[in-house]
Amino acid sequence: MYLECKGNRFHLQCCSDFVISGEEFNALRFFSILFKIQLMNTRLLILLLLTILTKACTNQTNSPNILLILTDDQGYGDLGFHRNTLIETPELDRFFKTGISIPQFYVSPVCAPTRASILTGRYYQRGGVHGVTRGRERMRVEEQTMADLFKEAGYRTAIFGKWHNGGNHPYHPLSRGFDHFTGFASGHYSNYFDTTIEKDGNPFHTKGYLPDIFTNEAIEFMADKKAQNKPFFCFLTFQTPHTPLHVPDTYFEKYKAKGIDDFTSAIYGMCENIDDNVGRILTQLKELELEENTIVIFLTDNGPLTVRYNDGLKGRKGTVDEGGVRVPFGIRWPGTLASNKILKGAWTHMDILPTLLELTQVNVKPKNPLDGTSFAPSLKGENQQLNRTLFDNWGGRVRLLRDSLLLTHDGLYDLKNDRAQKTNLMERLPNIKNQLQNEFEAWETTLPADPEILPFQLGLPNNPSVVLEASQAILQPPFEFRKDRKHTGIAYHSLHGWAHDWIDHWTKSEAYALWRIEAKKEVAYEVYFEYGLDPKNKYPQLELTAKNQKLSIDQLPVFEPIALPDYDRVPRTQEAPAMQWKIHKVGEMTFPKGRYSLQLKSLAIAGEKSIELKSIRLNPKL
Ligand SMILES: [Ca+2]
Repeated sequence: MYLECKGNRFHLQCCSDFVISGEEFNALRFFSILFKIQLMNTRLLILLLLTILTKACTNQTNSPNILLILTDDQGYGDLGFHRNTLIETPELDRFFKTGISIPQFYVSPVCAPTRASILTGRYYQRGGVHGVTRGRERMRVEEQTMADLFKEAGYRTAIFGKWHNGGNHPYHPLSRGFDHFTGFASGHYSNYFDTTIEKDGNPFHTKGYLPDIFTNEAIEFMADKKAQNKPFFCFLTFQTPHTPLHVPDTYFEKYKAKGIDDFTSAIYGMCENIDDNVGRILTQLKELELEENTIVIFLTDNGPLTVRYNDGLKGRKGTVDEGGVRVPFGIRWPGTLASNKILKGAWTHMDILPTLLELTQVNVKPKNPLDGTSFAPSLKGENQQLNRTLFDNWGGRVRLLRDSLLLTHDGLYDLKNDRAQKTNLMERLPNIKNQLQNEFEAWETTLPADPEILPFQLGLPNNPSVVLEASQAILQPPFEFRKDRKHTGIAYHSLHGWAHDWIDHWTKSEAYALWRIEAKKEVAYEVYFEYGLDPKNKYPQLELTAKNQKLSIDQLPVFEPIALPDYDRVPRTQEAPAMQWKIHKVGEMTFPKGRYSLQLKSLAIAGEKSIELKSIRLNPKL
């Protein structure tokens, strides 16, 4: 009798060496022996099951939890720990001091790429992410996320806050390894107070300030998993201090009283609110007695939006200079990792996943090759020699970092002696520049040649509803974000057409909007418009076409969009305001299987312009 272990499965084998001769044959004895063997088998099986169960329980208890906190547009300098003498972030300062901080930690220049690289441990370009809106932020379904991996390892997974890697399934967080999602999937949100977000696929009406709500939800999740004795991966992604400049009075007035301008007062106020929420969640971890069994990481997703204190770093959000991509990073795991330590070397968002896989010792293997390197050995005090070049290419803004040498599209700098990038060494070190450029070109050949806009997917197995946001449309003629954008005959209401914007200024019947879709099978939906229509423009003739299918819409009720309460500390100049729209069923439509575009045309425009469109909603036809 022997035990065999194949992968995660145990096989119980029984081999009998009994040889019973004809002379010795005794039926009673034979059945007695058989009974004993069966009894032994049963006892062994029970013992084996108990061992497996005990091992499983031990694993659950011992696997460290993960709390990964990410903030949005909080720069390197928006922290007391980084010598900002005006901002007050005592909780984060304490967190950085009592844990391990990395002063040279890099992310990408903007939101969606950073999130994709954190989640996959890979260059975001490999996942098809190449922008922040119009579908360029969606991540290929072939990418495996950190949530996929920890879920496979038996963790309970949740994300609270902003997502920004695709709003519909299969790009939605609930399709990317997360058991729970409370937040918003888009890159921008119009209102941070008393608003409606999403909770596990359903509308969630909130009361209060969104970052407080995300923290409450995360705390509830962690307490729940503690009660269930399940390890968790909790991704808390604050959408602040990203605009709009919505912040409670107490946080704002405090910085105004210091003589700081309104914009920066709002930003600093939002950072202090984050600080309070981080303090709350860390206190909760302690009260739940999870402190020593939880790895906590804090970082931010890119540099500051505006020019403000940034600890002497050049550049801001959107640039590949140090100020655009170097961010605060701290990790804490009391009892296991050192306290009050600074880790040297250049580390990145892509390194977080391999580091966590090594620290937690989970028995899962990523299916895609990772670009990141685990810094777990360094965290544990070992010497790690890094021999790598880090690359980025954001809209033609190129960046390479090797050791302390930084090459960007406009300069070569030695960060060891010049972290502010003041001395351009390009002409003094032409060989190094050429060598780095060759490396860059070799790296680029490993990326997808022409990143495509990943289509909306219809007819998925669970047949979820699909929201075709106006901000995700491709406008024809193409949208130009400039002040006189109305000349094209169709445009977004606000300057950039970001994720909370809508189609407006639709004055020409030859101009139209399209959405790239892929229907996995023939599928029928009820079609709803989320829109506004001024009475003086009533009865435009609209037509939706999808391959050989058409839906005519010519009796839309008028509805003037209602402006929602304005909490802005500084009037918006580039972003769309929060509005209430009408949702109205315009008909039903069958989508043939295949890949094509859904087009919305305004064949006739009555009055000054056609409708203002916020979204087209497709609900499965029952
Ligand atoms: Ca951001």
